[in-house]
Amino acid sequence: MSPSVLDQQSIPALVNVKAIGKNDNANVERDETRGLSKALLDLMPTLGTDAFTFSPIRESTVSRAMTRRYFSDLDAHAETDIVIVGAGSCGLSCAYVLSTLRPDLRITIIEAGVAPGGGAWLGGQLFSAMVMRKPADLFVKELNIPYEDEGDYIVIKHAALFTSTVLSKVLQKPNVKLFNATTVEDLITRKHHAESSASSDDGEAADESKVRIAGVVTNWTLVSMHHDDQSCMDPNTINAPVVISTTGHDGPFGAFSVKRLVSMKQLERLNGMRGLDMQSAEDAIVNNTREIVPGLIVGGMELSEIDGANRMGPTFGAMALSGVKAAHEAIRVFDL
Ligand code: 48N
Repeated sequence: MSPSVLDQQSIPALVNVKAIGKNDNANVERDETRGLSKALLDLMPTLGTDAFTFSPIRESTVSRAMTRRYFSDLDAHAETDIVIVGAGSCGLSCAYVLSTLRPDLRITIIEAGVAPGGGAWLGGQLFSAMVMRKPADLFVKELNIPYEDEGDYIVIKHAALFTSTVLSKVLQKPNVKLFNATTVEDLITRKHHAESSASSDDGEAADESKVRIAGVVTNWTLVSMHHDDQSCMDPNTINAPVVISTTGHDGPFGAFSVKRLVSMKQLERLNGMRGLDMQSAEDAIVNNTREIVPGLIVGGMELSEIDGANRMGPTFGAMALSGVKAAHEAIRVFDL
């Protein structure tokens, strides 16, 4: 499956976006003894004096700087290669691996919250430290995040250190765009004529009820939350041959895609997440991360709602490695 053919011409523009996003840290002259740049050290004593003022600006300039980029991104991502729904620990880990392995692909992340990161800002019961069982330390090493090695597991001193680091690295990727405060309200579908059923010997017609996923339907989250008390606020769309859903286990926004597959009669029912069993839960989530219906891969805790896997509680190695697996699956599906 080649990148969005309809939109080939704009992929090079995306790949060159680095030329647009200046990053001239290399030319900053540092004061090695004090650890800050000389320019910042020279600025500090002037703050609060008449010598200090910002460069001039007009309000409309700020407005245009934001809106021009936002709507140009929305236009470019109307046709994308891979959508990731949910920027929690699984979705972000997947985005990091996918955007690194396939810089040629346009990757669009849709996150309902204003703040990406899902449930990974704290380790458990509002505690700070995050535990990951090995071999998830391999992903933490990849991100160059410091941790304490406790033998069979590692501890990152604050969950926010993991989440902010993977988020920062993903957002710096030229082929990734995050639309946060944006909710996937539905899935785009096409009739799916599997090779076997389309050419079945008994000449049976392809199973008209089967679909493949061909993108997502979106709205700003604050709009999605008010469909009951406002007149029809129609959504927007993003076409994509592959969608990866990592919307977490059941909850106000959780398990979105798998619930929608049931209501679209693509899945008979959800088996529901089982009680906590740390030892078995994480293997199951990683091993079962997969394409559920053609074009839709599910990973992270959303998967537990389909398979009835146990929950693992406050350990996050499966989220990271399920994201790695989902990236691997997405490349397999995309290159079919
Ligand atoms: O962090 P979550 O909820 O999901 P995962 O699978 O990335 O990580 C799960 C993990 O935090 C745990 O639950 C831990 C390991 N505990 C397990 C246990 O036993 O309790 O992130 C999902 C993200 C959130 O940021 C949501 O806002 C977002 O998905 N989201 C959506 N974004 C866009 N459109 C939607 N329809 C949508 N639904 C959820």
